[in-house]
Amino acid sequence: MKKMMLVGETRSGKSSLIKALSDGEYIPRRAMAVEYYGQFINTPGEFLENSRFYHALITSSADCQILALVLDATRKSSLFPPLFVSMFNRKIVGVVTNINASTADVGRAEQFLRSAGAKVVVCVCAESGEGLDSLREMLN
Ligand SMILES: Nc1nc2c(ncn2[C@@H]2O[C@H](COP(=O)(O)OP(=O)(O)OP(=O)(O)O)[C@@H](O)[C@H]2O)c(=O)[nH]1
Ligand SMILES: [Mg+2]
Repeated sequence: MKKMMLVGETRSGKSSLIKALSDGEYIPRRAMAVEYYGQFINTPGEFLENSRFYHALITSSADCQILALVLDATRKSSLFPPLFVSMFNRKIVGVVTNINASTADVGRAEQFLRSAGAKVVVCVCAESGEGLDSLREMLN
């Protein structure tokens, strides 16, 4: 069983993803601090949005094997800087969430994650469960 830390903007779908992957048992809260739940480490969106918190992300990533960069497919911009992943010496997976929304542009989101340095990108919908199996495989 591997541990996964999730990093992404506010409302990018980190908590929904943990809830879906933990069979609905996780109760999402607006966490203002790093939160540990089973195999998951949830981080506040603010930690990505304000680079003065990057050190907290780097420190917390020591506790995980997989770092997930979470991006909502409907977002027209991304706060992941180019080669963001170079700060972390962890296995990286890019996760595009909310792929079933009417304004989703999965290709655009994937491009943002690739420019951040993610070599593997998976596309998921936390509501329908689409795409979650590939993440489950990584966690096992
Ligand atoms: N339809 C759909 N809605 C989603 C999906 N993922 C997240 N949402 C919705 O997007 C909103 C934000 O999701 P959260 O999981 O709370 O986002 P978060 O990244 O944990 O946000 P913070 O904790 O504020 O940083 C919620 O209203 C979710 O229901 C998805 O895959 N599909
Ligand atoms: Mg959350």
